[in-house]
Amino acid sequence: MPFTTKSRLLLAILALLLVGPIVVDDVRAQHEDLTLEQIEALKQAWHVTNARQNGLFWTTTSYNDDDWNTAFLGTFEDGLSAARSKVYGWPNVEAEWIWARGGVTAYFRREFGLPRSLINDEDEDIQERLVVRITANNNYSFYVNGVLVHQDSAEDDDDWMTYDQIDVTEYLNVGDNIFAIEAVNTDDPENYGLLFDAELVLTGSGRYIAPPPVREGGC
Ligand SMILES: [Ca+2]
Ligand SMILES: [Ca+2]
Ligand SMILES: [Ca+2]
Repeated sequence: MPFTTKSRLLLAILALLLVGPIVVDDVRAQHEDLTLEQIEALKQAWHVTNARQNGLFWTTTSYNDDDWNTAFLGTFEDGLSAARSKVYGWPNVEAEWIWARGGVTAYFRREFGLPRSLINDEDEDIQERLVVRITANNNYSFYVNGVLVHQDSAEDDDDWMTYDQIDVTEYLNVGDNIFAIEAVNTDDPENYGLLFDAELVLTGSGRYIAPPPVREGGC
């Protein structure tokens, strides 16, 4: 069925909301099922602050981040697209480097609803895994629901050019969840950003989660 002009316009607005570099709308727990669009929004809309956070309360769903901002774009001397293209094998051409308004350390929170359990019964042919990909210029700590899941503290100048891929399925709850990231720009005031992607991956029946490509020359 051909799209009407009105539906084309709606699709265009939806596409802008989903792929625009700064998305203000939140995906909360009211959805009946997890759609690709929700996953898309999930990886785009972050709340951020430069204000120093003590302890780990800020990494939990109980924390109120109403006075935080929506994420700003990161900064690279050569431009964000050029920086993204330097991340070896990065699969999502629409993901943008994000950051706080400035500062050496930025705190990110992304709340999202998971309306049902992911399917991971061994009797099922198809299983569901939620996989995230992260890199930061320069270091980061990644939390899911208050638990430290992964940390990059490598001071290699180029390690931001490869990404980490993390299966977070076992850390998720049905209902409200949160990804939280503390990112630090360690080396210079010109190049900083966080690049994030989330994907619902189907495994089983011969399908598996492909590891990130390995960049020759290390990191
Ligand atoms: Ca690093
Ligand atoms: Ca890396
Ligand atoms: Ca840097």
